[in-house]
Amino acid sequence: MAFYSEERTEDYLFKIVLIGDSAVGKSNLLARFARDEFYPNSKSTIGVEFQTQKMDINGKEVKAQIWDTAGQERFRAVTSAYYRGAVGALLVYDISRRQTFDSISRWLNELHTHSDMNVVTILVGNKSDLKDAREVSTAEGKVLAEAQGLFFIETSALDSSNVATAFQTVVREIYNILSRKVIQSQELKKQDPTWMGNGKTVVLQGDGNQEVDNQTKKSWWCCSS
Ligand SMILES: Nc1nc2c(ncn2[C@@H]2O[C@H](COP(=O)(O)OP(=O)(O)OP(=O)(O)O)[C@@H](O)[C@H]2O)c(=O)[nH]1
Ligand SMILES: [Mg+2]
Repeated sequence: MAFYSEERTEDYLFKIVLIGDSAVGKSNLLARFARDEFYPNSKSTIGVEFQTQKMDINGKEVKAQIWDTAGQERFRAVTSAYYRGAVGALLVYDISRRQTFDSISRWLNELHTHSDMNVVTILVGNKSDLKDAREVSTAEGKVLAEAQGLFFIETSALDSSNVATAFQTVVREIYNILSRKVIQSQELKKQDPTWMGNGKTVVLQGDGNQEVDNQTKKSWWCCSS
């Protein structure tokens, strides 16, 4: 597409957050996706970690900066900083522990309190390999996702199933939204060349209060004309 021709692909960096109760497998989903590793006895995450992963979306290279924190309140770092600038979220529960599914509405509330309502979110039922221990049916997951307007997928960090698809679904949707915004801004500029000053900015999500770091900023500001 023409509007990317002068851009370096590294300019597309999307912050994605992993959230959900402790031990649902957030860190292992990230380890599987980013490094193709799995830890059978992993410890609870303390504070915040993130990994940047290059991805191919519609033939374009974009980077997903994926943030992981503890599900347990006492190990979590400052919540607002964790969510700041996020444009995507994986909301994870464990299909073998109903309690973690019951917590989803609380996590959604927290996500919406600390970030924009339009954060692209996928509900992830992890540990699909634990077939005999299943407590939450696939249908229940789908119904909740539909009711809340979320994407839905079941994954297994243990056997790798659907892990890449879960992350790709979120990043692809963010990319599509961004592309549509860019096209809209170009249309507006054609109609009114004075629109938005020199027409250099496109905001993916409105959150004027955000202080973004330089890296993240690149993902919000694109498309020099
Ligand atoms: N069977 C199975 N076990 C998994 C899967 N994913 C993670 N686990 C196990 O579940 C436990 C918790 O995984 P973590 O990735 O540490 O969970 P977490 O959500 O990061 O937990 P906190 O950091 O405490 O919030 C570990 O023993 C993992 O080996 C999975 O897909 N299948
Ligand atoms: Mg963890």
